[in-house]
Amino acid sequence: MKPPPLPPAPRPPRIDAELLPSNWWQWVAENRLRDCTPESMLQTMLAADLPRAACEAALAQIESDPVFAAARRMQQLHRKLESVLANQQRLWERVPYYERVEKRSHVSTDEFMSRYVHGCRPLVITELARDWPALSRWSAADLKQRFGHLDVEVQAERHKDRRYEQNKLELRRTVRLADFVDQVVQGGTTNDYYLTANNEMLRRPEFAPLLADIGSLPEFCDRSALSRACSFWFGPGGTITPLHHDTLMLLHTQVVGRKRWRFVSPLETPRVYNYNGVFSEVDVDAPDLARYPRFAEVKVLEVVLEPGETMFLPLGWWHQVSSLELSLSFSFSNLAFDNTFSYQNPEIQDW
Ligand SMILES: O=C(O)CCC(=O)C(=O)O
Repeated sequence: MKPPPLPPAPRPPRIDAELLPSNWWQWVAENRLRDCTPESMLQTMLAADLPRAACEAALAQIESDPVFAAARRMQQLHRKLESVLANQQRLWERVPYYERVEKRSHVSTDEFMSRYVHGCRPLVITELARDWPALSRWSAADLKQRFGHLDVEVQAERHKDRRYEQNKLELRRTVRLADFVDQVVQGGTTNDYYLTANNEMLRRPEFAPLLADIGSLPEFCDRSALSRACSFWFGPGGTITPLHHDTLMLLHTQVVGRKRWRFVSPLETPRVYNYNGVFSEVDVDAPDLARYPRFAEVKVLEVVLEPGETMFLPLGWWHQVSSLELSLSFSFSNLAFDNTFSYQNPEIQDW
C-alpha cells in the first residue's frame, strides 16, 4: 500500500498584512527584482516610518512568496532579451563610424533606404531644403507680421514641473502669437516656454502659407501627405526636449538657429530608465550616474544641426534636443513607405 502523502511543508508564518500598506508590498517586490539589497531597502522603509518588525518580515517573506517566484522566472526572459539587445549593440559599435552622425549633401533613395532606414542610422542631409522659401523667409518678425493675430497653443511655466514633457497637457496655454513672439525675442535664454509639435497649428487653414514655404521634397517623401504629417517648432535658445523616442521615423529641418541633438541607440533601452511611455528619466546633458548607474555604459552620439540642415531620425533612437539660440524648425514624417510601428509602452508609474 502506498503511504499517505506527506502533509505540505508548513508555510513560514505570515506577518499581518495590515502592518505594511499594500503598496509597500509591491515596492518590496519591484525593488528586489531590481536587485536592490534588503539592507538598503530596509533603510528606505524605516525612513518612511514603517514598523521595523513588519519591514524585516516582508523582506524575508518575499523571497518565498510563490507570486514573487513567478516574477523571478519571467525576469529570466527579460534578462535574455536584454542580452540579445546588448550583443546586437556591440556589433553596431564595431562599425568605425558608429559614434559619428554623418552629414551628407545628397543621398540617393536606394542608399537612404539601405544605409539609414534599414540600417537604422541617424543622418544629417545638408541640402534637402535648399530650395525652400522658408529658409529665407521665416524669422520671428515674419511670424509676428503674418500670423501674429492668431492664437496658438504653447507650453509654459515648464520650471514648475521636472517632467514637463511627460506632463505637457497640464502646461498647455493658449496665447496670441504676436505676444509669444515678443516673449521669445525679449526673454533671452530659457527653457520655460516653447511652441512644440503638439500645437497642431499646421493643421489649421490660417497657417497654410507656412506650408507653401516648404519647397521640393526628396522622392522618399510623399508630398500629398505632408499637411497631415508635419509640425512646427518655435522657441528661445535654451529649450530642452528631454530624452525620448518617437514611434515612427521622421525628418526635422532646422530653419532658423541651431540645435544640439544627442542620440542613444534603441538597443540601449534597458539602460535609459524608460519607466513611462516613450520617456527616459535620464538627462543626457548631465546624467545623474549615482541614481541611474546603467547609463554610464551608454554611448551617446552628438551633432549640431545648423540652419538649412535636415535630421533623419531612424526608428526608435532616443534623442534629447537643445536649442542653442532662438530657433524655428519644421518636422515631417510623410515618408513614402510604411512608417507605422507598434509599441507596447511600459506605463509604469510611481516607481
Ligand atoms: O526640436 C526639439 O526640441 C525636439 C524635436 C524632437 O524631439 C522630434 O522632432 O522628435
